[in-house]
Amino acid sequence: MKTFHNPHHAGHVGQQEMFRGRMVACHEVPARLDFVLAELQRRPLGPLAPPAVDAAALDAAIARVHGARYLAFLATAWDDWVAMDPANSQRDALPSVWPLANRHGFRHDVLPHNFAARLGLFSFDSGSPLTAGTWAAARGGAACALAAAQTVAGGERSAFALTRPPGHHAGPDFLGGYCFLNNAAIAAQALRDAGHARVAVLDVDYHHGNGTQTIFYERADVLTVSLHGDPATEYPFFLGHADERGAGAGTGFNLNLPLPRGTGVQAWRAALDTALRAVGDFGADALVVPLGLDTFEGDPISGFTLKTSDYAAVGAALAGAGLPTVFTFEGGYAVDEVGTNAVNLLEGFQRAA
Ligand code: OKP
Ligand code: ZN
Repeated sequence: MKTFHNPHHAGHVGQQEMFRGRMVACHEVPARLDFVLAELQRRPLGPLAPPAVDAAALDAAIARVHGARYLAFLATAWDDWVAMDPANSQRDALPSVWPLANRHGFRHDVLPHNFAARLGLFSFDSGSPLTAGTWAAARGGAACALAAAQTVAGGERSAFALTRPPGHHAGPDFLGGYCFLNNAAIAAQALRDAGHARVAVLDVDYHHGNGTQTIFYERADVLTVSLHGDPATEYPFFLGHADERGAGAGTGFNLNLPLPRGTGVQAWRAALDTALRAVGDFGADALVVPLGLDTFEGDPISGFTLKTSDYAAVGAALAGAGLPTVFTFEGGYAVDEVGTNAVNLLEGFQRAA
């Protein structure tokens, strides 16, 4: 399979994230991608290249998924942050005030002039530092997702968008969970726009893909399925429960399979089989897999216990869906093992495909 890697990823480098009252080192670091790239060079699955997509086509593909007001915010966020105070050029932008939801009486329709307020309006946590290179990195990642979708729409069995920051927590008009642009959603929408009638998204990251769910929640043409740590105890906490089945025309087209912290490979694989049955019943003609490797037993922020030796069979099971498949790189914070685990899964897919 072709891999599109993001040459701008290392420009997005947070210093610290807020965690339980103190600032801690970021988990979502450039080395994550470098280790996957190095492993792909050791065990090639196909051509490795940066994405070559038309800039106007890229902007259009991003705008199919994200709102104009949010995108305008992101494009100038760093400059606006530094304009608040020149000393900010040495600091990450992190939000510290939020309007919560409309039901709390706060207004979302009026765009604040104050950048710190705008950052709160468009975010849902204080763990996602926005840095000087964030916009270029996020846009480069969307280009990887679009290129991967175009490759698969062009007839190839699979493609891999190897990028960071990740994307599956980013919604139509919000960032959070280390995510700014939803690469998996951009790929799924690009597949729809290229003529695939029914696209399924099967999210295997440890954390619920709340952004992707929200983007497609009222649509019947994109099925979203996610297996993840139960939000009763796990991030992102406020979405990802089993009773969220879609709304309006999209009723029945979202499936959440929350699993308790501590879940091992056997129960996780059973949930994957359930997810794959849903994809089959839906009659998908293309698949997007937000590929998080934070289900690994050694992951520092997650709670499942999959082993390095389990991932090849996961890839083979995904290949069993028999669908043209785009993978987008999401979580996985055990930096030394993330490359091996990712390539084990992708190689397992490729061998079985
Ligand atoms: C992003 B992806 C850790 C707190 C959790 C957010 C986790 C985002 C995970 N200090 N912070 O789904 O892997
Ligand atoms: Zn995750």
